[in-house]
Amino acid sequence: MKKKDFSNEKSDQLHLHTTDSSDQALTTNQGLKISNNQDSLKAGERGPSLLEDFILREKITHFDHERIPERIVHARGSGAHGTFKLNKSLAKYTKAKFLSEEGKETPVFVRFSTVAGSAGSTDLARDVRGFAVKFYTEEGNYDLVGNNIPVFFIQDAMKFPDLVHAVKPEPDNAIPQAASAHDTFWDFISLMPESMHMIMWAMSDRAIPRSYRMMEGFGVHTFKFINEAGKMHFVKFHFKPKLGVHSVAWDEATKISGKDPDFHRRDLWDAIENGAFPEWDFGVQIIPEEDEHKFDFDLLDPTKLIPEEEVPVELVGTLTLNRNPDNFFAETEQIAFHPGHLVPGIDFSNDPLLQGRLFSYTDTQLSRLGSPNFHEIPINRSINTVHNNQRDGHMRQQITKGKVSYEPNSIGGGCPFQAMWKDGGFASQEERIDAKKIRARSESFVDHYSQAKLFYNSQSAPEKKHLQNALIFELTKVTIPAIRERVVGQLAFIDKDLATLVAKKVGVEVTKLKQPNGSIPADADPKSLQSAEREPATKSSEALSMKNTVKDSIKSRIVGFIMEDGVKAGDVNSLKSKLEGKGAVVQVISGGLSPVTADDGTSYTPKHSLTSTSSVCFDALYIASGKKSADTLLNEENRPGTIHFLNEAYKHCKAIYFGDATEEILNYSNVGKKNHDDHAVITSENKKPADEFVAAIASHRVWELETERNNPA
Ligand code: HDE
Repeated sequence: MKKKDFSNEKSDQLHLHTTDSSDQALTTNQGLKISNNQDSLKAGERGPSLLEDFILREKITHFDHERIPERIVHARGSGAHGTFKLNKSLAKYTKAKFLSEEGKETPVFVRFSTVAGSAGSTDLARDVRGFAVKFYTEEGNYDLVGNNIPVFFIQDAMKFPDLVHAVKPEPDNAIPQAASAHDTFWDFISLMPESMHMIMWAMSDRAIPRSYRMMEGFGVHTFKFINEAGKMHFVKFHFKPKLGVHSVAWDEATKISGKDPDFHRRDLWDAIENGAFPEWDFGVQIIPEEDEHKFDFDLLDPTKLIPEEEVPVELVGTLTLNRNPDNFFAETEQIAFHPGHLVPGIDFSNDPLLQGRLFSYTDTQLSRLGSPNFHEIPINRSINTVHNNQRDGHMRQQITKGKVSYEPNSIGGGCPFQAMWKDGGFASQEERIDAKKIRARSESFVDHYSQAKLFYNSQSAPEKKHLQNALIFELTKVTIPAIRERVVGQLAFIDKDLATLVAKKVGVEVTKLKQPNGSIPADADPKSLQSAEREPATKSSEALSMKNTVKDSIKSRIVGFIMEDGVKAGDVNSLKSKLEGKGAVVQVISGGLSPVTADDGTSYTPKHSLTSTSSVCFDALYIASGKKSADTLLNEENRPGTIHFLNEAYKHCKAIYFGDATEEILNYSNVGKKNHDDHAVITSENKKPADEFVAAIASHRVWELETERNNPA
């Protein structure tokens, strides 16, 4: 028997709701053909408009109601369709069918987002990224609503509105948009020691990804797997990008925000359109129930991760995004995630942050999508049919038949009926709870700095530098000295040198940090002091540094070929075919958009002009061979653009290849002072320039040379 292909079924289901207007006449929403879509109905050509004009009124009314409230958080996002393929069965741990049958493919929709900004804000804000996956499984929708950072700012849902109010634009003047660098955010953080681990991540380059396709995804909370026999294991979820985890420089991020605020959205869209389908390995960390208390932190505390050295990540599946949405609003905007969308075999832990989320998501959909029937919007439908006795409400789509809308019933033969666990019915894991009702936090959560230390200690030297600079940038925007002081005091609990370095730059007196052990602020509360003395069981973890990520491919990297008339076609073509052969995307940049004519008459069409784009939109640059082309790139008109392009790419540690006869450009730019160990500046004198260029692009950036490459660009 042929296996059911749910991926096709889901897209068919969605396509039933798409419209193709080719060869079709304009109609009203009632299907009436419209003969004039230019003029309203008037009493005479120059007379007043008539109320009777139902066509105009329908059109304007619909327009007036086109916007829906944006998401309270994660308003800015981009999504795509794809599939999840299970490569290794987890049936031992979970009865979830999509995680049990090896080779099974499940359709998914994934939405990536920033958290703080409005729907129209820049993609390159320093922020956490949402990584939300809806699996359309045969047992119902399963949503894994995670982030690109494995921990969170707070330990209890009670603090979430405070956190979000603090980071959002300040309420009096609505400034700043999509930025944490302001008083209220740091005021809150300075008073919330539990946020320190997350702050280390948020100030690291993880918060300015090169691409959504180059980010990890984490379920963050500890969840539970339940197998067929009812046995429970704890689980943490991971997505690891096949292209590696890569970020841009902060200076670059701020410039991309102006040059192309849709940078991540465009990157995802273009990669999928070009067939460079983004892929992630899906992995799990499994913890037997009996090991719940074996760690030096509490598994229920969402400000902690489980170091991979303590519990390895087992890779069991592949997530691939392969289809762009047909309509942004209908799909990406209207998709409604919820950590409470579960399938049998997966359950929640008692993480108090997760528990609060279980209430929030349905509640927010009611106000955002406006009806309890939001599950009937095509992108939110499950691929198995819904049968229950819920009825009516705004915008009901389903037409249920018969008289029965209650259970138990005899008129409907008792249907729809309750399903047993063995027949796929969901049952919460039975758990003994013998406790007093209490509004308090577990003592096991009072450890705010040990994993912040672990993260900081695991960073490479350039990563540490970026993190320090991010803290300095953010805190210099804080106008109230006492807030800066308190934050630096918190940093002193993590790393004395870090605190001292930041203190100097943000106007905090270092002496204020000088306490008996040289780092603890005088006014620290006793619990924090106790917590500050704790060291993590694992001192350093390779998985936490992007230095150790995958760097073996140039797939989908954007390489700018800068050229003018007279360029050497032979060199251009051979490099272009080499790069494209390895999956990179070559884009021609010239002084203007007129076709460039090469030495042999070949014509190249520029995609960009030197002034319409900027080096920050590229991964690497090639100054195409040819004296005539090089001379034109240095003429009065082009020189500022050419040189700025190069100086900036150099500053951001990118690979640059100077083709034959382009030395003059190299010498004119700041690259001329190149350090001889700089293997990412390639000239025709290199032994195998094209191969070395490929290797340099694959290594992403020469962050270790950042100090030498620093220039005022
Ligand atoms: Fe969310 N979060 N969140 N969150 N969250 C929302 O739901 C909330 C938290 C996350 O692409 C909202 O539909 C509370 C952690 C993502 O559509 C809202 C708490 C993590 C997305 C909401 C948290 C997330 C959201 C806003 C603390 C990482 C975007 C609109 C108790 C594991 C999903 C919406 C998308 C969105 C509430 C904490 C991830 C208001 C109350 C921790 C990726 O319901």
